[in-house]
Amino acid sequence: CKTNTLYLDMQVRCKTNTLYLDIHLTVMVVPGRQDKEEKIYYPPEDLQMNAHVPNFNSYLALYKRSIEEPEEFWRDAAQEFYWKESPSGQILQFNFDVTKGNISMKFMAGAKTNMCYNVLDRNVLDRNLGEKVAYLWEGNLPAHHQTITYGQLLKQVCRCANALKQTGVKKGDRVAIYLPMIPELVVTMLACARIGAVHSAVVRLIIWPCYSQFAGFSSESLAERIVDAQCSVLVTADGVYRGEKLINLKQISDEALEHCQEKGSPTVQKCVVVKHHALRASGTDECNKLQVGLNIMSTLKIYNLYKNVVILTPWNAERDVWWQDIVDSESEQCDPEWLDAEDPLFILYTSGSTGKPKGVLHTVAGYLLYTSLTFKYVFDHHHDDVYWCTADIGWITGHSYIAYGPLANGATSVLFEGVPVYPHVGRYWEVIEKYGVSKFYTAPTAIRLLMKYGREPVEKYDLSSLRVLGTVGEPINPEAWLWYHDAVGQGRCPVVDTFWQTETGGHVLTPLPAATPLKPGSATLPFFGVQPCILNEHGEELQGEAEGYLVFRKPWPGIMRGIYGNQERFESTYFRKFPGFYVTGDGCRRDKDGYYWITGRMDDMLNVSGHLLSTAEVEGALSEHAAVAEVAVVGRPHPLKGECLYCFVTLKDSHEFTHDLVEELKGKVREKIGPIATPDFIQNAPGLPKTRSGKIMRRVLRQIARNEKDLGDLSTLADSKVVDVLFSYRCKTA
Ligand code: 6R9
Repeated sequence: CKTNTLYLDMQVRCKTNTLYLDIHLTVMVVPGRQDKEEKIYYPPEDLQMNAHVPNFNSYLALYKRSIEEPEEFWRDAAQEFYWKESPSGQILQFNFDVTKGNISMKFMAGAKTNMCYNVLDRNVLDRNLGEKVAYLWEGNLPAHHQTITYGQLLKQVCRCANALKQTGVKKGDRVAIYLPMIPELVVTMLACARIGAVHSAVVRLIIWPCYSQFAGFSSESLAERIVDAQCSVLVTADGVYRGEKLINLKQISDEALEHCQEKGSPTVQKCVVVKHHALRASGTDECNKLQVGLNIMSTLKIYNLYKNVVILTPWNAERDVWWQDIVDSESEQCDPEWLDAEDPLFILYTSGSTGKPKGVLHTVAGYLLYTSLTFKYVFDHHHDDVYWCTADIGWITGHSYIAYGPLANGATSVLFEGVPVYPHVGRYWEVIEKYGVSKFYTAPTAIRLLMKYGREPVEKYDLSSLRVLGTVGEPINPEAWLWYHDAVGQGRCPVVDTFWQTETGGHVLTPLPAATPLKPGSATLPFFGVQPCILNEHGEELQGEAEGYLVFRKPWPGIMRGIYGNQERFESTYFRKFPGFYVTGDGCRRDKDGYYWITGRMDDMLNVSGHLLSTAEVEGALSEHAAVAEVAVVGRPHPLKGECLYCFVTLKDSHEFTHDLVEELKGKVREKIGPIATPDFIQNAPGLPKTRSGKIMRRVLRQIARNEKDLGDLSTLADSKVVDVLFSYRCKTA
């Protein structure tokens, strides 16, 4: 028809003897150009000319093949990589149905390979990319920068791998990483991958410069993760500047290791400390000389000096070693450990609705294949690109799309240590101009922050190198999407809104920039091999236009393989609610064109500036305060963060609700979880709305937090007077 193209795909199965006929009909409607309701943005023609997936038909054809012939599709994709023993036999084996046995998924099990070899040696040896820049490191200050080629990275990784082996790390051991955005972070991850150790990176940077601490996680959170994964080594740094704030990372690490002792789990034998702040970041010769002098003066304490500020780094001579002392002297050769495709690669923690973080486990080959392929197609990567993902590596976005995906493609990436508004609010745009960035990937929360400063700081810089823009982490509101598209992308760069999770390993719903017509606010359509479904509360699959639970029917190579050490929690969190499906925890709407729109979490998780937080975890932290009798935390919309925390606190008798108490409670959350979880609102709640069976009615609390007066059906409420009281105590400002 005129406005819409209709693609029909019929599959007919006929059994002549039984007179039994099966017809499957797939209908895909491409949004038409004359759609009145919403503006659709079509791929720019110049991008299409040279693209890997140059139009919508090619996307459909590839998608169709990935679903109908997954074995062949993934076997072909695997050809690009180096296999010590090639994938043979069945590529995909899985069970998604709890009623039929243990949940499991395996890709290419039995094949042998090594992640590090594939992302480094293969590029240097087979693809002749030794001289190509892998990372353009840009420090907190514009004057601090460094380039690292693939050849240099390989040598440094081998040195680090040898040093880790010297400290006793073996295949399968877990290594905790608490490092800022510096080359050593990637080096440590790859070194672990090279020797078959499992890395667990813990740092998650906060984009907001207003937070006075460096990491999204506190020393207690770091300890909790070290204990859960039973890490034997911790790799950290002396300190780092984020904006104007100096953060003593070593001190946070020391506190964490003390907590590990207190928890009766002193597994960390060695703490490797990168001398970053003292050597690279602060770096004047004079300062370094003084540094050396001070080191000699005291063997127990190390001093760092920056801008005449001396920070004291406590030192445990038996446990602590400087990175430079153990890595620099090692050999540049280190044979990779050949691993099974399904051996673990890393653990990454994400919030869980019970409050305890979950160690999401990813394995070698499937993750390599999936991050590599999504990176290539979603950013339409070409060899002359300069790519920049502003996320931090301690987030899955950094693992997949700063480390593994780009490296597997031999890409040149910017690695940025700083914050978006330091030393000035145009820093991102300045960096794009400085390096000629062509593909740029950031979070809606950063876009909303920068939007506040208007177009002027953007227009000061030459952004003509940009070709594709991406977002990740939370739903992007159309206003922010349009600003990104128009002010940053100057109207000529497609915005790929990529929906995915720590658990999915890579993008699962996403546009392809030269192929998919875009609708602002929609993550559009599934990536290859991904089969989304929408279910209602009863687990019934909804067809056509629908809204409900977003689930996936089959695994793709990058999906998590488990929660570290907890199969039961893995199955109950993701597979028990709707047997036969992987449950994302997100709500979703499918529109008339088959486009997917994420509507937000359906569980007790909140998304603050793209960070998932569990209400139970925040409630746990607040309840530890002596004055607190009961507490309930809900989300409230926030213009910049997307969502923020609104806490209802019932005090024990004899305690008074004061400003100081509110500050103490906020401090408690910061200390237990980290600054990212700091509540914006803490309200006095003499009572909480409960059902007769004693369940807190969170829906009502959410409405009170939002000042929505029409509360709907309150018949299950045990005491309706509570609601009026809560309204009268509502916090109006943060
Ligand atoms: C990569 C990442 C996952 C949760 C996810 C969803 C939200 C991520 C989104 C998005 C709407 C997008 N989310 N991308 N919501 N549109 N493009 O963010 O991983 O930290 O595990 O968070 O983030 O709620 O379930 P993770």
